[in-house]
Amino acid sequence: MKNLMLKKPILMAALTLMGLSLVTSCGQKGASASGALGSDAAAASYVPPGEFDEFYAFISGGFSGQLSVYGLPSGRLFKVIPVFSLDAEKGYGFNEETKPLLNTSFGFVPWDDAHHPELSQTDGETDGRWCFINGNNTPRIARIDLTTFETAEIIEIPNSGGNHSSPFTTENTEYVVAGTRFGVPFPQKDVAIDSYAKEFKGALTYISVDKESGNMDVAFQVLLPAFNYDLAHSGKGKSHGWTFFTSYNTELKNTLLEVNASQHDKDFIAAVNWKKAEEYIKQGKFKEMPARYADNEYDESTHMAKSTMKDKVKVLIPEECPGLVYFLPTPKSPHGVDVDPTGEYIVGNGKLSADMSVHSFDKVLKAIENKAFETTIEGVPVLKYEEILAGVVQKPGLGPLHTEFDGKGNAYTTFFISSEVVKWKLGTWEIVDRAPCYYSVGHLMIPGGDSKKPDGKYLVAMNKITKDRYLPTGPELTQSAQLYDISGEKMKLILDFPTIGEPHYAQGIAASKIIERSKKIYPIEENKHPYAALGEKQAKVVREGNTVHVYMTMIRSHFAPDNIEGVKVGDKVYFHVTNLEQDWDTPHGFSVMGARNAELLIMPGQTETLFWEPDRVGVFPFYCTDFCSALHQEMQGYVRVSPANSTVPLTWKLGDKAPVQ
Ligand code: RUQ
Ligand code: CUA
Repeated sequence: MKNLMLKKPILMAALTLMGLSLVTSCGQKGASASGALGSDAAAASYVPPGEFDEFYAFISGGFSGQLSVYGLPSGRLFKVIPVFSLDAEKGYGFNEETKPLLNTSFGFVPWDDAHHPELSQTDGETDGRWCFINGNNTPRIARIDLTTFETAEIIEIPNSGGNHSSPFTTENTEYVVAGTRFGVPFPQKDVAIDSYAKEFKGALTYISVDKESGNMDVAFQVLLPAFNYDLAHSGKGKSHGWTFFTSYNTELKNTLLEVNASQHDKDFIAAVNWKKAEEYIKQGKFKEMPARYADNEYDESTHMAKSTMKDKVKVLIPEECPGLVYFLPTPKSPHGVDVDPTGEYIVGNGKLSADMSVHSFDKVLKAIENKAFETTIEGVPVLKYEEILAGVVQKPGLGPLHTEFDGKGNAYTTFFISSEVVKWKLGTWEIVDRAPCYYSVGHLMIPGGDSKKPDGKYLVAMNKITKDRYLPTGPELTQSAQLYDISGEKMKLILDFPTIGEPHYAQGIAASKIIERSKKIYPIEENKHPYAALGEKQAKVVREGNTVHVYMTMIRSHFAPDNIEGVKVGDKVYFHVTNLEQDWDTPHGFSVMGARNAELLIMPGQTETLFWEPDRVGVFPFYCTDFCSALHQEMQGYVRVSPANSTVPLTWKLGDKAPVQ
């Protein structure tokens, strides 16, 4: 509900026009909604204590800005990976090392709205290397390294507003894409909002991904009319080399969109031939335009992120690049666009449409060859709807949003308004099953369900509203996911579990593809952090004017040094803390009294830095925040702060090895 800005009265009007009656999402409460699930359902999702789940699920945190990691089928939460938002638990965005990850052309932006996790693929199959996720509000894409489950890079997307149709990958992760949801002046300038249709544009951005390092870069942008590009998926198999972006607001309106952007019977799916784009780039047929955007990368050897500002982008203009983009008419205000595992069927989920149209990729190619064009818009041919249609799923439900596939010839579509998942057959378009959701389902996910090889065993529906499903928690209720067993003919609901923030999309992958590569420690000998102390002998405190660098180590169960004197009011103190442990699962934490900051949570072999500005004299304790051994409580120390004009010498010590100076 929060995501999809559909106002019910408008939808109701639209649907009445279509001769349909409205079943409200929360009026769905049927018999099975209230009762407990049968014990066979509980057994189906039960993973005994000490045993592993079969799949990882990466679920977007929506307005939490983060990415959470669950096990399937148990629904157990393993980790919340901080991506776009500060996370005090892990010190993310608070420590000096990760701050640069959140840098943008607008400065430090400590939050975003994260919608679509997308796993990297090789040959159209998930490969377990990276998970990408989009930042919607201040357009960005993040790359999470799945050996460490940490954010490794965040790149800003220039000339965009609302990076929603993102970051869907191509078959070999050649690119992840970013289509702008909001039209914006291109480049940004001071113009009347009413000049929307003329002055505003919609950019589709291709971000290249380095095969080895994963390093992202803006490869090129395609400049299109200022439709609202909503979602995307790339082709696979026969349609490899293409990406499909849905659009709404082909009316090019800039006010009261709930009415004004619902005028056309059909909007478009923009089909971009990115292989052709590569040719045009090679031939130099692009315009280089100024743009300001940040590319922030975390370096695992220095344990530190660096932000680089970039200032140019290559832009392709369809009028000058024939064959680059085609519009596929699609009823009506389509939200999701999904490509089946063979790459032949392109499913447009027209949220205001009574039926669901499926396009045929073969027919798209034929229509292009035969020039079966309805018209041309700003250099983009509009293909004839009848010529590209593969089939229509008749009256499947109300408000279709997203579709995934099981690899056995079936498609599963979510319906927001009628609050259900509907299973239908590719090719015959008949509906074979439907299952209610509690309530108002948005995305759905089948592990590998948008790849060439889905694991068609489970389906996760992600719901916007939970109402009466959980214990109440005041006005704000949890969002949730529901797990269905889809191994048989009929879908079976086997588990409800709450989610962190609003779940949008998710990705699932066999645990076996990730477990082996998962990192346990950072080898201390590879630590290239400029302020690391790689052993207690290297622990020291250095004054440079009024800046004080503390090179500190931690190991069960003490800090070195643990007594520091000679710090003065007004100093800028940096605690560079290195965890000397080399065992799995032995982090230590660090915090100091009065720090206007979060703790540090430091993994074995890692160095992190906490900034502290003491504002009063006294002796202040610091301690380890993570219960690390039987003597964890003893893992503590003091820093003495003297007046600004004090002559107390700078000293530090640990036990009898004092003073270490
Ligand atoms: S959206 S509930 Cu942000 Cu992907 Cu469709
Ligand atoms: Cu180290 Cu607790």
